[in-house]
Amino acid sequence: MNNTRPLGAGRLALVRRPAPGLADGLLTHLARTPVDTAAALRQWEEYVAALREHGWRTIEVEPADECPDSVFVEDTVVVYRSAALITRPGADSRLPETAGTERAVTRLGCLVGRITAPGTLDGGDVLKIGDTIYVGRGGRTNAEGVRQLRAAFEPLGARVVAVPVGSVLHLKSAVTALPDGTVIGHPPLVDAPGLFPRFLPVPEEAGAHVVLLGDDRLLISSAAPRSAELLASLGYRPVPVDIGEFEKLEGCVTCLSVRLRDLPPA
Ligand code: CIR
Repeated sequence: MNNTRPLGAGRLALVRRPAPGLADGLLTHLARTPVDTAAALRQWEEYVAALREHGWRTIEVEPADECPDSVFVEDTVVVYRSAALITRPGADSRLPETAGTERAVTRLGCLVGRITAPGTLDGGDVLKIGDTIYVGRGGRTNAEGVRQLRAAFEPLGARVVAVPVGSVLHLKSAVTALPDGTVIGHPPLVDAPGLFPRFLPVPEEAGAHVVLLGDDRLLISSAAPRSAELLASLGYRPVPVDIGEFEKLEGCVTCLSVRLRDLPPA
C-alpha cells in the first residue's frame, strides 16, 4: 500500500458517464421496466450540474462502455479521509469497472489499496459518519470484504461497524446520514435500525438517500417529495433531482458519484 500526497483541493466528486448498454443493468429487487437511455443521459447531466452548482468540482472517470452499470461509480471505490480503497464489486459483470476508477484516484494521489479475492465489496455498502464507517454485509459485500475494509481504514483512525443487509441491494439503498450524523431510512427496508445511535424514519424509499452538498443542502431524488418536506421542516434545504431512469435500475443519488471532501490543497 502506498499513500502519496493528494493533488486535489476542496470538494471533488468523481462521476462516470452512462454506458450505451445502461438499460441492461443488473436488477436484484425490482422487476425490469424499460430504461430510456437518452433521458438517462439528460438526468445524469442534470445531476452533475447540480453538484457543480453547489460548489463541487467534478472529474469524469473514463467511461466503461462495456459495463451497463458503470454509471454507478460509487460502487468502485471507498474514500476515507484522503485514502481511496478500490473495491472488488460483488457482481462479476461489474468487476471491469474498477480499472478506470483506479487510474482516476491514482492521478489524484489518493490510492491506498484494493479489495482482493475472495473479498467482495461494493461502495454502496459503505456509509461514513465522521470516523465511523458502517459497512453492509449483504448480497454484494462478503465477510472477507468487510475484513479487508477494516484492515485498510482502522489503522487510519476509522471504526468499522458491520451491518446486516437483506431487504435491499446495498446498505445505502436503505440508509444514509444527515450532516449531524442522524441516520435516515425508510423503516420497511432497514434490517437493523438499532445499530445506529440516532435514526430518523422517512416516508419514502427514495427519501432514504441524500448526498450532503454542504451546509444545510441535501441532494435528494425528486421521487421523495414527502421526505424532502420532512427534511425541510427540520431546517435543511433539499435540492431535488430527477434520477428516475437510474432508479429503475436500483440506483439512487448517492451511487452516481464518489464524493471526496478531505483532499488537502495541492
Ligand atoms: C447494480 O445492481 O449493481 C446496479 N444496477 C445498481 C447499483 C446501484 N449502486 C448503489 O446503490 N450504490
